[in-house]
Amino acid sequence: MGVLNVTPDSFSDGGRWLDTGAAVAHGRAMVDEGADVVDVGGESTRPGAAAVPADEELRRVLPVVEALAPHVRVSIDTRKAAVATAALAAGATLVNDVSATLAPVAAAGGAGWVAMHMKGEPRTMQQSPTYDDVVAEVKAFLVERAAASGVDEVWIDPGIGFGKTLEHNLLLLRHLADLVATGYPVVIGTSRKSFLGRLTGGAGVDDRVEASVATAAWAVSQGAAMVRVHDVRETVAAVRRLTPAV
Ligand code: HH2
Repeated sequence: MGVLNVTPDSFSDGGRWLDTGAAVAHGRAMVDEGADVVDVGGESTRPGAAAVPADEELRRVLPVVEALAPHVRVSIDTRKAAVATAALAAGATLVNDVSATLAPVAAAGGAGWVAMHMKGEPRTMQQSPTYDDVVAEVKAFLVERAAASGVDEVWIDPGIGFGKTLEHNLLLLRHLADLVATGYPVVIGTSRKSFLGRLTGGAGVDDRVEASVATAAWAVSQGAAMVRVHDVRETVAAVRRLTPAV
């Protein structure tokens, strides 16, 4: 899954693809590099990000979804029912839902649904998140949401970096097999996230490509069914031989 943020403020690619033409060209380039899905988002959910009104989010994403949908599976990365509904009408077939609340929209639209775990909300989620057992709690949350969803195609995602400390992220990655064992296909998004900078000393997002690829390869080797990445070419080259499905 290639990341396409049509936003001014995403932590990694903010401002680069705000222009519709540039966004569509980048989406098609990711398809050429091997992406099976392009994940279009119009609102940053980075820690501390401000919310975006629905009409602005729609203005950003709809033309991009429409232009890419004939060429590749498009997912819509949103927390808003109105945005997800409009994106499905414009050709998206997967709702990538960091709030894990949009199952009714996906079900009504006959689309797939990625249910992600987030503790709190982006503005405050990194203010001392705590768990008794992060792996068990995230797993229980996701299985409960997935089972109650009424959606035929459900993916689960532990939400790396969403209300999690460095240690929480590492525990979730180390015990990924527990999530895979639920039987739901697992999505993992580590790409360029700040915990990788803390691990490697890579200060800028562009210094985190190797660690992003390494963690994507780890996730696939542990049974993840999809990895959400900015660096498609590098990731595909690394994971291609790790699973027959890639
Ligand atoms: N991470 C981000 C956004 N959406 N969706 C899923 N399923 N899993 C993730 O880990 C995930 C996600 C954050 O990354 P990015 O889109 O690059 O940044 P921003 O939220 O600043 O736009």
